[in-house]
Amino acid sequence: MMKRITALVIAGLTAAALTGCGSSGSEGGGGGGDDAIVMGFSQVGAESGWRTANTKSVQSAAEKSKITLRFSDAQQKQENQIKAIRSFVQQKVDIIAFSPVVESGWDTVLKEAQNAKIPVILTDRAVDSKDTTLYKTFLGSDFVEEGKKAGQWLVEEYKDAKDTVNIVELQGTTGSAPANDRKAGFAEVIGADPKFKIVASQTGDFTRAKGKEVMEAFLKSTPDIDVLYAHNDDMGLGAIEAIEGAGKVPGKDIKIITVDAVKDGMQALADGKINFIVECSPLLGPQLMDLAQKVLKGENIPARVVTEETTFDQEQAKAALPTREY
Ligand code: GYE
Repeated sequence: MMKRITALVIAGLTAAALTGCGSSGSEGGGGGGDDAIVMGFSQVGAESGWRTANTKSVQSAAEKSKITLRFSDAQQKQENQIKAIRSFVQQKVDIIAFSPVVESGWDTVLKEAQNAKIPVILTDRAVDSKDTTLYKTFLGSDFVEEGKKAGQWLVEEYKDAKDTVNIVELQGTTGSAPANDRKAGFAEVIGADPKFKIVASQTGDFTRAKGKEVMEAFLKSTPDIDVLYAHNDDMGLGAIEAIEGAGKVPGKDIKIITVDAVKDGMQALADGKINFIVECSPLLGPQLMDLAQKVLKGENIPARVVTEETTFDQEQAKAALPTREY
């Protein structure tokens, strides 16, 4: 019963946050007790398996830490995130955490939170604000490093090849930190050898549907694709459908590298349809709650907290799958 009431309160607040008219100013309401920390959290959306796992991690960690979470889903739109943050400021939450859909355009709203003395933590994705006092810390992966790991696998895989290697790239959401950085890291590594050619590169918005659609277009417009580099598993999985639809064998006719290592991606890797996955952990919830508690106690925290992650080939995926958490 209590859970249902909590869910209703959260649903109401989410709607208020999305419409930008939530101004009750009431604290608590989430079952964490009167002096419980209230965190406003603006999530990017529900575009991928990674995102779903990340949302679960944040929600369950908040519950465990007795932090009242006011959760708002921005449906991949920056304007919704800005409205949600403004609404959190009006509600006088104790702390705001958010995963910025794109890197630029945050200074004004972050300044508003700062003026209201509400600390902000960036989770998962970075902003490009020059003024780094606008947020307390950035918790998340090193996306440039992820792109480099993808490139390093490719260089090794084709080390004896003499011919040109034609690569198509499915980019993440345009302007997002993971899309910018995964592209840059990969390009830097493969750029050392002119035989690697990115023959087409376009956004698939981190979704399966868009990944499939764009890959279909690539297959029509671009002959002789050797390799697909997709900035996440979901786009890679959509692309696999397109490749099979075109009568080609994913993992063989076209080698596939993706990022994330969510269960569906790992299954496709174990099945031989993907060749290599760079891990990006979505399990940021516990660290986020810990950082929030420290900030509110006035403790010093590092300006950057980088997630630890690994990579998987097909054999490693088979071994890891049975115990994979997400
Ligand atoms: O890789 C992708 C998701 O920001 C790291 O966003 C995250 C990315 C993740 O949609 O699947």
